[in-house]
Amino acid sequence: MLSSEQHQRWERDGFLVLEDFVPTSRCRELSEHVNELLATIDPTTEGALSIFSTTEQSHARDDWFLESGDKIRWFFEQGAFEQGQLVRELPAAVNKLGHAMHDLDPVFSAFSRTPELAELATDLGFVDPKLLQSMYIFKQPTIGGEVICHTDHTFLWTEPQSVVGFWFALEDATVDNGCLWAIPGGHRTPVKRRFRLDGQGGTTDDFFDETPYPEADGVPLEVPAGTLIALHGTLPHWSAPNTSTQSRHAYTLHVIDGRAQYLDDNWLQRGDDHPLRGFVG
Ligand SMILES: O=C(O)CCC(=O)C(=O)O
Repeated sequence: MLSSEQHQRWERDGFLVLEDFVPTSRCRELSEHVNELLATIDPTTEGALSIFSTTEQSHARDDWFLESGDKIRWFFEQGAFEQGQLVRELPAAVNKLGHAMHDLDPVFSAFSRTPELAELATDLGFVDPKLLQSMYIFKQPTIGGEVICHTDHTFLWTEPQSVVGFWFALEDATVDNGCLWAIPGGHRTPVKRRFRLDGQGGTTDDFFDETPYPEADGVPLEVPAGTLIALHGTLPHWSAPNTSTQSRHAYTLHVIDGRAQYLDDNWLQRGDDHPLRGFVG
């Protein structure tokens, strides 16, 4: 699927932008399906008022988050609350859905398991690809929170490193509505942090290097709806807050190689009744 020039760019930059990977009609179908899912959700469910914030990391203490690896759960924007009260309806308040939509929801499973994506994964070097994590990210108008600079290996650690992120723009992503940013070539920098379970019901960070990534070297990845951005697991990337009145919906799927060891103190764990599956079967 990939040309030798695209392979070279992947090796050099640690990311690849593939415009028109998905027809925009499929993007719209996925968004419509999410609206149907949201209509079935009761946000007052016990334990469910979990805010996803990469600056505060409050979610990292919530069982609602820590037990979501084999479920479909919703997480809120910080800006959807005033004095501790949820002040927006769910469709305008939700930060993301996660983290096993690709296995539990037939529409997301079909979107995630296309022959084109399987071929791309093989082209990027996967021998035994396993679909680990999925998220539907809303990046709500005016309150869509920042996702701070990170690498995906930090959160989804395998030995050896194997995770790749497949990030689908379901709407146009611009600097104004919080597109992704990445540091070209930054995947060659050793990963500075590992986020993991602390063995006491919470999470902790191991810092191998406390110096920040050089975000000034980052480039904005402004892309139209239907674009797929593949992100190497050690590539520093982030997204700024959405200060515009346009949402920026995206679907992201993280794939690891079944030949690598997935560590049992990674935050995302799945029950024995939810074994990891590949692109087929
Ligand atoms: O969509 C975003 O704003 C961030 C997504 C991201 O960092 C990821 O999928 O790893």
